[in-house]
Order: sequence, then structure tokens, then C-alpha cells
Amino acid sequence: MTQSEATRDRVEQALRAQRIETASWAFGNSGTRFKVFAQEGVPRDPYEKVADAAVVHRFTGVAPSVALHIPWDRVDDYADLARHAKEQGVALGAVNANVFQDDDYKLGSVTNPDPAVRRKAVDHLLECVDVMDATGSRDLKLWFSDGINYPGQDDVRARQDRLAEALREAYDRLGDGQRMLVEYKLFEPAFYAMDVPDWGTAYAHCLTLGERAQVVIDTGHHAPGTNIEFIVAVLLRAGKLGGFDFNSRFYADDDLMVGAADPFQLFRIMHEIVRGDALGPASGVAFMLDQCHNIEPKIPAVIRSVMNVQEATAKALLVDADALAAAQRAGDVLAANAVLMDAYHTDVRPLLAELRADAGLDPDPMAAYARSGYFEKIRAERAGGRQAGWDA
Ligand code: RM4
Ligand code: MN
Repeated sequence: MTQSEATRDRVEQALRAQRIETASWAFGNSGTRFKVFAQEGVPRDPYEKVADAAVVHRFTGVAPSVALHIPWDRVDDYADLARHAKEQGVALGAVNANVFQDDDYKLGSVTNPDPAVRRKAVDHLLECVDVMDATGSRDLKLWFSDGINYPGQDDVRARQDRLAEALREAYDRLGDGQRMLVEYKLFEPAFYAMDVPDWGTAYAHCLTLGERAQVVIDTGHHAPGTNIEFIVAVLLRAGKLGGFDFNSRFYADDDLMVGAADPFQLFRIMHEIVRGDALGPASGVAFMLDQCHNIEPKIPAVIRSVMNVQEATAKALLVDADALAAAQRAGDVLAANAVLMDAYHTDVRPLLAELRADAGLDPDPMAAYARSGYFEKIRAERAGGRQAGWDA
């Protein structure tokens, strides 16, 4: 085998093994605080959301699980939902707790000054672990809207204590093989101080909690200009990167399709993943999408997002690691940068098309979905009923 054959072999193998998790809420209606534009064919319940996620997997072959959001995806029988998923060819993935939509949570959930509200919020986290037991999910993903709008509104240190206490109780409830992923966000809905604003805060709590608590990076949750790949490298090195919520942003938490706003950033992130040997399932890094498709059709938008992650990954895998290391050792700044840019500028679409064809898939998932008639089917079938959205 020549060196280039060996490279191609390694790249193909890694791409074949890649897994990307879709999000149930990406299939429901969403919008901004100004307007939610309803779309035809949108799922009316978690079963229909899972069916749509399964379609994404059918056409891409690399999206075999779908994350749930509780209570948006509340059902009477979670084991039955898991069976339905399996029948459709997918599994239920991370369980996302939702402690940000009740009136009680105006001043916070797990950090609320009122112990009764904190109790209610922690009980919801525990309920989410019950759901995981029934679905077979590995990850409990926690994002807290908690924070304060004004200096002096509440005691920042006391809120950290309350957060630590809540996380500890949920952590101790985890079963074998289950993990807690702690997400951070710079601002919104709190404008002065979020209780988990950054990776450092999330990391500090995870470190205290133990091995099964890890940080999740939502790519839309940073200040503009933040070097996200640096965070990836540091967390990976510390064994504390639990996964990603992928999306794109131009301004704030825009939740646009990953790789749409800044494909170069996505490549840089995936380069650190490859460098840290964290692409495969053994690394425990979960590659999840957390997006909302406000104006574009949802299923093709998720397919496009999955393909964007694949393309960035393929480019990252093509980085000539030996040449890069040699240039770095020699202090050859331009050569080192050129190695990365060469890989980034490679058109990997033919390679991915070939891999799909080898796997018995259509080389062009977008066109195959459009031809499949699935949209026409759900548009006809899903008339009437209440469409899923952030309030359902
Ligand atoms: C939050 C956060 C969570 C996601 C919700 C929908 O901003 O990103 O991960 O579950 O939005
Ligand atoms: Mn997120």
C-alpha cells in the first residue's frame, strides 16, 4: 500500500465510523421572540419527531440517534418510544433537561433563592435520569437558564453553592454507564451574570463532581471571536470534553445550521478532535446537533448539517500530521499553516459521495430526500393536530 492509499484508507475508515446525533426539537416549529412561522408536515408528537430523525439517518447513514428534550418529548411510556425508534432504525440519545420554561423559574431553577423551586428543578433532573433508564440513553445534558439581570439581584457565590448541590444530587442518581454533560452559555436569558457562563465554570463543577461529569460545548454559546478549538484542545487534554451541541451563529445563539456561518471554524474544531484522537466512540465525545430551523425546511436542513459536519471532519482527517509536526518542529510558521490550509481547501465531496455509494446509500442525500416523496407524505398525513414546538 502506498502512503496515499494508506491515508485514504485511514480517512475512509474514520468517516465510516463517525456518528452524529440529531435533536428532536430541530424537527418541530421554532422561531424568534417575534414570530414562529409554522411549516407543513411538522411532527405533532415525539413519535413523529423520531420518525423524521430516522429519515435523516436513512439518507446519511451516520445519524443513528436522536436527542430528546423533556418535557417537550414527554410520553406515557418511554420504553415504547425507544421501541418505536428502534423499529425506525435509530436509538434515543441524550436526554436534555428543561428547567427554563415554568413561571416558577423566573429567578432561576436550581439556583433559585427559594428552596421549594430548587427542589422542583432538581426533581426534574432526577426524572430525566428515570427517562434515561427507560430509553437506554447514556447522557443527561444540562443547560441552565439561571442567572441574574442586575448587579446585587442575588448572591453570586450562594448561587454557585446551590448549583453545586443540585448537580451533586443529580450526579449521584446516575446509573452505571450514564454521564452528566454540563453546558455553558455566555448570556441569555440572563443579561448580567449567567450561573454557568463559560467552560471554566462548567469544568470546575465537573471536576468536583467526578469522572462521569463532563463539559459540553455548544458552538453558539460564546462571545464573538472566541477561539472554540482552543477550548476543545484544553478540555480533551483534561479528559473532560463530553460532547458538542453543534450549530452556527453570526451574532448570538442563532442556532443556524452547523458549518453554515463559519465552515473554517468547524474544520478547526474537527482538527483538534482528530489531533486528540477523539473522533471515534471510544473517546466518549458526543457529536450532537442543537439547531432550530426557523425558515428553512427542517429535515433537509438537518441532512445538510450532518453533511457539513462530515465535510469538516474529512478535511480535518486529511491534514498531513507528519508534515505539520515537522513544520512545527522546524519553527516554519508558513509551512505549518499551509499544511492546515491545504487540507481545508480540499474538495472532499467526491470522497464522501463515494463512501455513501459504497455503503449502499445515494451519493447525494439532499437530492435523494427530495426525490423520496417523504415530504409529500408527511404533508398529507400530518394535517390537523397540534404541531410540535418549544411549548410542546
Ligand atoms: C439552550 C441550550 C440547550 C438546548 C436548548 C433548546 O440554549 O443550547 O442545549 O437544549 O437551548
Ligand atoms: Mn445547546
